[in-house]
Amino acid sequence: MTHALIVIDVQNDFCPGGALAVPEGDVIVSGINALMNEAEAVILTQDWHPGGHSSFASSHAGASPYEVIDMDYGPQVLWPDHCIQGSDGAAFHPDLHVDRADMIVRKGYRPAIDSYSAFFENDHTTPTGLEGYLRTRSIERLTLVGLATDFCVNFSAVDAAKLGFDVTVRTDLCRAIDLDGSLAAARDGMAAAGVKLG
Ligand code: VGL
Ligand code: ZN
Repeated sequence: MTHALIVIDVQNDFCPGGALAVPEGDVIVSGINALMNEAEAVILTQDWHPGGHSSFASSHAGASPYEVIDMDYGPQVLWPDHCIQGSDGAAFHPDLHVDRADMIVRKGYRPAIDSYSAFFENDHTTPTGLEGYLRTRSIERLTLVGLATDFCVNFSAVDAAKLGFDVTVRTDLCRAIDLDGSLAAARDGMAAAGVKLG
């Protein structure tokens, strides 16, 4: 079974000093680089928002970061402005072995919808194209690592399992935002979807 490593959003804005810093987001980089040697394919995802994106609190009058609002596709957490296309914050962590990537999937580029998952936008129906890429390369087994455990890693892992891939999340090579119990909920949701938590 062909095995791919999918590295989720290891970008400056999710690391200490970034706009949406995940605690210890940078400590996983060397372990992720080492794991690239064990995979037959390496895929990176990159959160890639236009300025004024609808997931930014600054785009909604009177709203504050980390508030939840109702969008037409469901509830949406509002974030500080982050990962703006072409900015230093959107760049990969400088130590990540980006040259090893076979494929880089950008997501969150449509102004009116967020995209946590590497497979579908937050409406759970608009595809990113990653499923087709994996299937045409006969990749069936996925290991996921990166940021953040409870948002983009979680949504990607659950979607991958629902699509029938054999999915392991290496939680030692992930770090979480943990908003109001979101990490515990994500672990439960991933386990219920059949994701192996390594
Ligand atoms: C993410 C919040 C907003 C993530 C991306 O990579 O987990 N979280 N955008
Ligand atoms: Zn984002």
